[in-house]
Amino acid sequence: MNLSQRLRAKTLERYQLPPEQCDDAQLFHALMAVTQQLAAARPAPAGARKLYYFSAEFLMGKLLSNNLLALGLFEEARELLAGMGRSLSALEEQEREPSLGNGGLGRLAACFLDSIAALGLNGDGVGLNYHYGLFRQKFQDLKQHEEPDPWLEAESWLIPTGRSFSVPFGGFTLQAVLYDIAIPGAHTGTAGRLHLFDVERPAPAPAHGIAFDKGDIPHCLTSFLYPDDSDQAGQLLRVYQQYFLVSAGAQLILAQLEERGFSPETLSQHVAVQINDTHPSMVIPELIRLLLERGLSMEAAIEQVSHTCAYTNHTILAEALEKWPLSFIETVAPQLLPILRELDRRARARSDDPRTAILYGEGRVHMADLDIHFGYSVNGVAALHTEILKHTELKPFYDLYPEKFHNKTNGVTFRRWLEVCNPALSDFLTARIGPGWKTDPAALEELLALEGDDAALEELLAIKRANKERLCRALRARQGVELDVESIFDIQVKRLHEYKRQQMNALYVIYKYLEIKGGRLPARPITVLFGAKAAPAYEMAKHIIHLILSLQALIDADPQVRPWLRVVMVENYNVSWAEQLIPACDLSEQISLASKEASGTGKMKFMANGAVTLGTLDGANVEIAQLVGPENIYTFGASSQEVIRLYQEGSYRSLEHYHRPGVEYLVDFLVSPELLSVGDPAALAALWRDMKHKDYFMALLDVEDYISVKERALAGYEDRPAWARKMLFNIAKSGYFSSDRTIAEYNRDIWRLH
Ligand code: 26Q
Repeated sequence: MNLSQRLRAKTLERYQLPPEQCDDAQLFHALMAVTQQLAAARPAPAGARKLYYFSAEFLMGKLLSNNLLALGLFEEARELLAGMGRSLSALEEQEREPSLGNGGLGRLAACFLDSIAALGLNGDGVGLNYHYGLFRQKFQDLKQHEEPDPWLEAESWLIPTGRSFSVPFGGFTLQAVLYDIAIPGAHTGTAGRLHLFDVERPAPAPAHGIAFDKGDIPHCLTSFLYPDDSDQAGQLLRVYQQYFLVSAGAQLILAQLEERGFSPETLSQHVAVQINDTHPSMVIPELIRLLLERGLSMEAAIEQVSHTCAYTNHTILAEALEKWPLSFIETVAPQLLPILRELDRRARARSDDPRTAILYGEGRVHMADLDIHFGYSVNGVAALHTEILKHTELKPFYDLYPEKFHNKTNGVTFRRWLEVCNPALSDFLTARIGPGWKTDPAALEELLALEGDDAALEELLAIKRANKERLCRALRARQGVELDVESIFDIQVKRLHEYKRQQMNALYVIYKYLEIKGGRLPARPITVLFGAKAAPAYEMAKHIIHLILSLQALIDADPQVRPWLRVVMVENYNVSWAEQLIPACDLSEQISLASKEASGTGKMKFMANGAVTLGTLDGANVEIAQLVGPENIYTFGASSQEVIRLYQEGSYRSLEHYHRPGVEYLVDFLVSPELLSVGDPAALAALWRDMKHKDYFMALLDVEDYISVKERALAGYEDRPAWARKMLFNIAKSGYFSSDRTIAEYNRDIWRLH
C-alpha cells in the first residue's frame, strides 16, 4: 500500500471519513498513526554489542516530518497533502512538541538517536517520560512567567510495551512502566527505540503554575523535568528521578541481555552504556548491585561494569557538577551505599590525590569521579573543551588515566536541521551538487566549485530572503510583530545564562540605539532577535530577559529609532521556533565567555543554513573558524587562556572596565530615565549593580571589541556578493558538524558495535 492508501484506510477506520473531509487535527492524528505503525514495524539493526544511551533529557521536538523523512515518505506526504489543498506544516501545527529537555544536552541526545538509527547501529535511548516538559514561557509586564507544558495526549508517539520493572527505594518500591518511541533510521529499513520510563499512577495536572507536591514521590516522580541546576528546590526529587531512571534502565539491559541468550558475566562484550553527563551516573553502582544479585563477585561485577560504561562531560561550570549528599542516597537508594564505599576505597587505592576521591569530606558523592574511575571512556564535546578538561578541570584524572580521554566534537542531524527545516535550501543543494550530501554531509564541500557562479550566489540570497519572509509571517501570526525583511537578521537563541552573555548583546542594542538617537544611522536597518528561557529560580537570568523586553518596548515606541533598529524576543523559544529562526538568520551570535561554552550546537545549525558566525574563540566556534578561515567568520574577545588566567588569579575587576569611556555610558543606560520609564527599576538596578561590581562572566571585558567587530560584520553584509560567498563557504564546510560524523566516531572509538 502506498501512503495515500494507508492514510485513506486510517481516516475511514477512525473517523468514517475520507482524508479530504477530515479537519487538520483528524488528518494529523491519522498520519501520525500511519507513520508510527510503519516505524514500529521495522526491526532493530543487527550487532553483537548493543548501545544504551542514558540521558535525563531527550529534547525531541515534533516528530511527524522527521519520521516521514526517515521512512522515505516526506516528499510523498508533501505532494499528497498539496494535492488535497492541505500542507504538512498546517498538520504539524496540531502536533504538541515533546520538550523533555532543557537545551543543548537534551537536543544533542535527540540528534544522536536520529544518527544512531540512520547509521544502522544497534542502539537505544533510555530516559524518563516527564508529563510536563520544560515550562511554557509567557511574557507579561515585560517579564517571564512559567506555565505548565502538558505534551501528552490520548494519542501520542508513545507505544505502551506492557513491560515494567520494580525499583526499590528506601522504604518503598515503585513500578517503572516502559513506553517506547520508535526511531526509524533514514535509508536503513531498521529502527531504534527511545525507552521512556514512567510511574504507574502519575499525579494529575496541578491546577495552577508549575508547582507539584515534591513530597509525593510515588505519583510525582515523573511529573516534571528539572529546569536545570539553578533551581535549588526539590533536589531530593531529582535524586529519586535519577535512581528510577538508572535502576529501571539497568534492569532492562540485563533482561534484554538474557533474551539475547547471553549471561551477565559477559555484559561488557554485549552492552555499551553511554552516560550523558552525570545525571545517570548511578547506573554504575546500580549495574554492579544487579550483577552481585545475579551471583557475580564484587571483582567480576566491577570489571564488567568498568568495561561497559562510558561518560560524556558537557560542562565546566563548577556549579553544574553534581555532588549529592550521601544522606540523599541513603534515603533514596540505601542499597547503593556499601557499593559506593567499596568504589571509593578502590579509587583511593589507585591514587592518593584527594581530588580524585569519590566520597568527599562532608559526605558527598562526586558523580563525575565515579564515572571516570569506573567507566572506560571520558569525552568532551569540542576540541577546546576536551583540552580544558585534560589540562585544567580534570587534570588529576587525566594524569591517572590518559588513555581514557577522547574528544568527540558535537554534531547535529542535517535531516531535521537542513532537509526538514529548510526545504528551499535543500532543493538548491540537490540541484547544484546532487543528492549525495543527504547521506554524506561532507559532500557539501562540492559547493566550493560555485564560488564564482553569480547566478548560484544570487539564488542563495533569494532563498535566505524567502526564509526571512517565512519567519516574518510566523512572527506576525503568533506574536503580532511586523518586521522588515530588508533588515539584517541578527539572532541569538539559546538558554538564558550569564556565561552566554545575552546581556552583552543587549549592550550592543543600547550602543546602536544611542548612535541612532545621535543621528548616526546604520547602512541598513538591523533586527536583533532573541529567544531564551531562564530557569525559574535564576534571578539574574530573569533580569536579563527583562532588560531585553524593556529595550524592545522602548524602541517599538520610538518613531525615530524603530525604522532602523528592532529588538524582538520570541516567546517560548523551543525546537519548533528554532526550525523557523535558523533558516532565516544572517548573523549568528555565539558570544559566550571563552572557555565556558563546552561546545554549542545551535551554531552548527546556523552555519549549515548559511548564517555567518559572530563569536568568541569558545567551544566549537574554534573549529568553525579553522574550517571556514578568517574571511568567513567574525571573531573577537579574550582568549580562553586569558580568561582561565583571570579566574585563577582572581584578578578581573569589572569596575575598571566599567570606567572605560566606551563602556560606562552603555551600562548606565540600564538605570537611565528612558529605560526606567518602561522597565522595573528594582530589576534594572540589580542588573546594573551586578554588571558594574561583579560581571562574573566578563561582558565588560569584551564589549568594546564585540561592538567594533559587529560593526565590521554589518558593513560586510553590504557587499552582497561577498556576503553570499561567505554563506556558501559556511554551508560547504558545515558537513563536519553532522551528528552522523560524531556518532561514527563514538562507534569507532568507544562503542564498537560492529
Ligand atoms: C543538574 C543538576 C540538577 C538539575 C539539573 C541539572 C542540569 C540540567 C541540565 C545540569 C545541566 C543541564 C544541561 C546542560 C547542557 O545543556 N549543556 C550543554 O550541552 C551541549 C551539548 O553537549 C553543549 O553544546 C553546550 O555547550 C552545553 O552547555
